[in-house]
Amino acid sequence: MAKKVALITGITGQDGSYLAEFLLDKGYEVHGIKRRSSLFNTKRIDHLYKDPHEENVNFFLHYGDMGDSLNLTRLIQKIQPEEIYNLAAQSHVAVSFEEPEYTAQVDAVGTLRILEAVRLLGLTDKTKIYQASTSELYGKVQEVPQNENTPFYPRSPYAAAKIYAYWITVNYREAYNMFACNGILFNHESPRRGETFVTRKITRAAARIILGLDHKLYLGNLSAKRDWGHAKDYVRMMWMILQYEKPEDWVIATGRTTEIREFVRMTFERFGITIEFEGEGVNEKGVVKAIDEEKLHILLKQTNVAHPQTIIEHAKTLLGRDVINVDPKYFRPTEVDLLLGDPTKAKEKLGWEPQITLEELVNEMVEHDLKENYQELVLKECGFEVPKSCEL
Ligand code: NDP
Ligand code: GDR
Repeated sequence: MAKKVALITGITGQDGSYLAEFLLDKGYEVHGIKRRSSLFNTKRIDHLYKDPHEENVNFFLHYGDMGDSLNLTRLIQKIQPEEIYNLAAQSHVAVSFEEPEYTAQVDAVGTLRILEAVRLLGLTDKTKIYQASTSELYGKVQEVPQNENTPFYPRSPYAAAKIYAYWITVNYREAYNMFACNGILFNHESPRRGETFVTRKITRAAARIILGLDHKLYLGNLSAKRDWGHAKDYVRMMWMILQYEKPEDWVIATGRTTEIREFVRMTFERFGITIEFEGEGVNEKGVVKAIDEEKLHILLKQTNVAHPQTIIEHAKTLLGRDVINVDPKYFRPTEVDLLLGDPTKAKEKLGWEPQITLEELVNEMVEHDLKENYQELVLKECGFEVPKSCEL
């Protein structure tokens, strides 16, 4: 039987990398669009690469950009995909306030470019399209929990761009009978999450503070609540949406919401460190109240840290110190306070349920970030200088 062919935009991102793995496992031929960058930008998918001169290569990358219609149209014509997963986006909500026009070009008009290319190329009967819609569409709280019928109220240039993408996908489905679907995905995270999103920022910083590589973590709004799932569960659902008998729109969520403060506490607790929050507003601080040395020791051994006792001695110096501070530069001009999804439709019609709990997600991220940052500590101990990232 001929292999199914899929095209993923945003293949170098968190979701793109998991989706590529998932589709390759299912026997697909996977094509991905990557941007030209002055540095390597394929870290999340390098393990999937095979020398194109070898036999049975199922994984192909093409240069492209969501701002370039000609490029997208040429690639779709060449690849003739049965499924397109449109994941490429300027996906950072806070950055969208800094780059609103670019965000609209990529996230809103970029989606139109894909839909229109499929239409112009006469592929409407052949190619199914998945559009990466988002719980950010709900924005200002209208109704809790949020489902497929909850009204939208976008609260950022990102969400405003994504609402256009949502409706143009619905419109092309209705106008041209295309198999085009929106997955309204609530936040999903993993060890591959970008370092400037709040969960990864927290797990990474916690590891670095405990290893003695950083002193503090600065955050913005600690009271926001998010419905966090694991990216692996969510990419499976993207595929299921395109296998359903007809094109529809779907809410994908866990049905559990958690405050940023609580995510901080859960993360540090995994290291055996109890954090309590004190003070209010910009003066709020997260203070280390207790250390469970045995718990930290077990984690460090599991992660193959060579001298756990040295790290534990350093961790003990954190007692009574405030390791979390608020920096108003991370506040957003308009915020989304509460997201809690109702995935009943996905459960009932597609049989989808998330398999990875928030606790398991935190564990996986903590272990990953501990390992990754421990490497930096080892390099430093060997006398190598490791410059700090200026990105966070
Ligand atoms: P990431 O930010 O990790 O990945 C975004 C991808 O888009 C990267 O591959 C990036 O390339 C690419 N990209 C950005 N701009 C362009 C452009 N101009 N042309 C081509 N490619 C571009 O996002 P996620 O994987 O987390 O999310 C995937 C999609 O799902 C996004 O559309 C996001 O908005 C949406 N979404 C995400 C949710 C989440 O919680 N993760 C929830 C709901 C929706 P590069 O690697 O070069 O930067
Ligand atoms: P979000 O994710 O905006 O929900 O968008 P993010 O992790 O950036 O923020 C979640 C919440 O945490 C608060 N917050 C901070 N956020 C960041 N990034 N950095 C901080 O220091 C910080 N402190 C507090 C934020 O204010 C917010 O309330 C993500 C993206 O993946 C989108 O692409 C996707 O559409 C939505 O999830 C669903």
